[in-house]
Amino acid sequence: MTKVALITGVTGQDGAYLAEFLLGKGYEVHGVKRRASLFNTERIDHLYQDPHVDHRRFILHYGDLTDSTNLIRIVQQVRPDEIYNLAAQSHVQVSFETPEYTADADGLGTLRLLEAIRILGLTDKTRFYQASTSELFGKVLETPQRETTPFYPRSPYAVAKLYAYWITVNYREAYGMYACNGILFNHESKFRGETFVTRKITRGLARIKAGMQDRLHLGNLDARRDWGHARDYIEMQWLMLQQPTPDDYVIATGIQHTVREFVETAAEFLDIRLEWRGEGVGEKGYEVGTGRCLVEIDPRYFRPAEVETLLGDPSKAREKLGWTPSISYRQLVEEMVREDMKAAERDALCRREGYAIPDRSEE
Ligand code: NDP
Ligand code: GDR
Repeated sequence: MTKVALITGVTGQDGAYLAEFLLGKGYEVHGVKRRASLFNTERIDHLYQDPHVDHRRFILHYGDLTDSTNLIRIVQQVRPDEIYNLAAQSHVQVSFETPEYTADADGLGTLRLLEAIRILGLTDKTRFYQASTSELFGKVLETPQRETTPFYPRSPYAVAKLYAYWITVNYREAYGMYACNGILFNHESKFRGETFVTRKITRGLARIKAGMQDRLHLGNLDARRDWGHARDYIEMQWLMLQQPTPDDYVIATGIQHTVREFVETAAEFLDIRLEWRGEGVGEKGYEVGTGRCLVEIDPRYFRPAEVETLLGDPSKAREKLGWTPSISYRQLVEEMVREDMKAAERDALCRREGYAIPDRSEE
């Protein structure tokens, strides 16, 4: 029997990788996408199947986590074996600007999906994956962070995800549902949104190298993160739903770098050597040899409450799921730089040929 999966957030970074992975495993994959005024399926266009042909295995539905009528209808229609709830307003800084919406989509949205499973009598059939996050640890109370480390969320995003975490545990305990939390640490790729710090750095430095941009503005260079590759992490999401019993797992590499180090590694792959001068908000990164200022600290990118350091302990996932990440930090940065350099060179060529390339260097 072909297994059927439903992915919310299928147009996002993880959704795109997971859809491709599950299709490769023979699944019929359904995805929920939001209505937008422009096409928003760039990350999954390579998987697209014409809705007019029979026997499609990749099917998209319009939907939104803030609308339970629509979620119930989709779950009823698809009757999935597995639901991966990846949809979220996932930007921590933006959650300070849209806290109520973030709580609605990221917190209550999870409840709406769990209730849809229950209302439709699918509690014994449908397995549920919740995209939980290392942001739950926020102001860390133990290092490295593991499944038993107490939570201390530091943003409206993290507080909303805390609700989603516990409602998932609650439905597992109350109704015997197969429901899991993957507590994933930061994971990146060429599909990463342009306003997350890693992509902002690889894209910004590549555009500087291609002459498309002068300078990169960043916030807290001292923040420390445990960065892995999204392709490794989505395999874990699937593995969690294939076990005899449901459980919650930390997924991380166990290695930490600062934002400053990420800038330096990306610069190294572009053959740029940086020298830092100053400290904190005044700090700037100059290119050795030319003396050009390439990186500048801008207070607008500092958060009202910062998560200074995150480092995960993935021992449980390694022991119980047999998982170890296969892509190293340096391979990750190299791949992101390479892809962004290709895009920057293409834009530079178009601009030289007289095409108007918008100057959307950063947000
Ligand atoms: P992205 O921001 O790339 O993707 C988020 C997805 O959710 C997009 O498809 C987006 O649609 C969709 N979405 C947003 N709001 C709604 C809504 N109200 N209704 C329906 N869909 C919505 O995130 P990632 O792929 O990086 O992350 C996937 C999940 O994992 C998220 O829940 C995130 O919070 C969580 N997470 C991510 C980590 C990471 O490092 N990447 C680490 C830990 C957890 P659209 O394309 O239209 O914007
Ligand atoms: P994060 O990722 O908040 O960890 O959430 P992000 O890349 O946005 O920030 C990481 C760290 O870098 C610092 N920083 C900057 N961040 C951004 N975005 N832009 C900047 O210019 C900048 N300068 C410094 C931040 O202050 C922060 O400390 C991501 C998201 O994917 C969440 O959805 C997910 O849950 C967590 O990772 C795990």
